[in-house]
Amino acid sequence: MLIFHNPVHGKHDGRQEMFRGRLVPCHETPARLEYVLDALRERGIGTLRAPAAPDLDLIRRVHSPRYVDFLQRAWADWIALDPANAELDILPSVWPVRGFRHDISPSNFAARVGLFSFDSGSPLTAGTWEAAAAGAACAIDAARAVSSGHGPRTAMALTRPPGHHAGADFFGGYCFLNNAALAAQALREAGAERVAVLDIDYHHGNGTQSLFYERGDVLTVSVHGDPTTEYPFFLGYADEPGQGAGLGANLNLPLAAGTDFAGWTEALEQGLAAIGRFKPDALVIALGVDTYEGDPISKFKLRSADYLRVGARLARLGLPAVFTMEGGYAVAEVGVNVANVLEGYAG
Ligand code: OKS
Ligand code: ZN
Repeated sequence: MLIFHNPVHGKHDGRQEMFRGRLVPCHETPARLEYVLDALRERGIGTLRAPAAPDLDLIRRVHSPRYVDFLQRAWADWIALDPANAELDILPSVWPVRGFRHDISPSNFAARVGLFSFDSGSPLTAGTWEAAAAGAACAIDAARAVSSGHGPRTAMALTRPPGHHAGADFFGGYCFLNNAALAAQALREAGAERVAVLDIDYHHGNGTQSLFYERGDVLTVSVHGDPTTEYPFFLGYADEPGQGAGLGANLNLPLAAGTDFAGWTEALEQGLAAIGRFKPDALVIALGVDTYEGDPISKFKLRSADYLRVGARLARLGLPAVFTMEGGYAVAEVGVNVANVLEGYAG
């Protein structure tokens, strides 16, 4: 397995996120990825590669060009407001909800941050664009590597910040560019006629779902904590089948908080059956290990050894596959759990 790792992921290093009226330390830290890299090196799993420069044109075919421009320039605009802002991160404070206009682009910086985001838990920092763009490059390169016909059948984009909450023109849930969606689009453009995205992070991949909701060429399947009680709350319910050409090409499998591996596996099998019926040419796996029993912000009960079985089960699909790295915040165990999925996958 080829593993494209993001050498500049550490440039995205948020100071604080908003939680219950307080600013608290970010869960999504650089250490998460370092634990994964350490575990892979220690166990000799995969071949590590750095990505090439990001394909900005492909990024602009998945995300709206005005959102990409915003991300690229946000830090400079923030500093232009006040040089002292260099010591602070950007967090949104105002959003256009129901009844507000969505067809305008205010020039006010705070308004623009709100226009392009959906929560106050995802600080945009000095290095966010650079880190996210290099992560996007990992996803695109991984997709192209498994598309070449003579290369590896499996590759991973080992990166942070994660991506599955980011939509065409918004960030949130610690995500800025949607790596799984970029991989799916890159697979399509490299010749796969149908691509399935399987999201097994604890949280619903709302960004990925929304990006492909009206497309029939990309099936999106997500197994996740029931959004009635779990983030992102406003999408990810069972009655979201897709729309237009995409009708029937989205499947949400929400599970109650507290679900253990047996219950989770039943949902996974339903998702895999749907993927089998779709007959994809390639697969993207949005891999979060926040389904782990020790995760500090999630409520499923998977154990470290279970991830070996998850990997082995996914490998049985026999498809060219790209893994992207999503959530997982039990920092020290993130490495073991991701390495277990990949080891189980390799067989
Ligand atoms: C709000 C909690 C925000 C949860 C973000 C979830 C990030 C994640 N304080 N997505 O997969 O892991
Ligand atoms: Zn998650």
